[in-house]
Amino acid sequence: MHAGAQNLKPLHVLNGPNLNLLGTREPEIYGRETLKDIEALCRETAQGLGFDLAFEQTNHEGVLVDLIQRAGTDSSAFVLNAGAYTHTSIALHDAIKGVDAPCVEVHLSQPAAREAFREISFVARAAAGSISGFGAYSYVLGVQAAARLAKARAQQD
Ligand code: CA2
Repeated sequence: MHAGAQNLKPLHVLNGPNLNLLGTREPEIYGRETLKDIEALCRETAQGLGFDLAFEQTNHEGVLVDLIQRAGTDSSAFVLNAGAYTHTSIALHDAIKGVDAPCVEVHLSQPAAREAFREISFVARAAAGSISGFGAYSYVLGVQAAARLAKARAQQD
């Protein structure tokens, strides 16, 4: 295990609506990797940094709120791709604000360079930081950022 990660809670990676369809359509926007491929990438990245990882997907906004609340108690930091709820959900914003664990927002695509309705992110307003536009590699960067935040917090305690 790597120095600094011992005894830290796992990292959580949470995925919102339609991300279970990855790899089936719109590869020019979202890449060819399936969500299973992305889960494997996240596990490999977390393991290399000395963390266990929980990986979840739901199509339901309220379930995503529950998962964020659970990440607040059971993770040391979490990565969130809220899918289209990113641009609509004050409930997700409030859930992220309501937990102590830091949130790293990730997106496969670069929403700011797409339709105007993707310009607002309610998640970004509550997250510690955001990573977008690197396809599946956004998740690798997201897990690295979450691990860094978790270790920095542990050093403060
Ligand atoms: O780029 C991202 O990661 C997004 O969070 C993906 C969301 C989109 O609404 C956000 O603006 C940006 C959409 C995920 C839907 O993924 C699909 C994949 C294959 C087929 C259909 C949908």
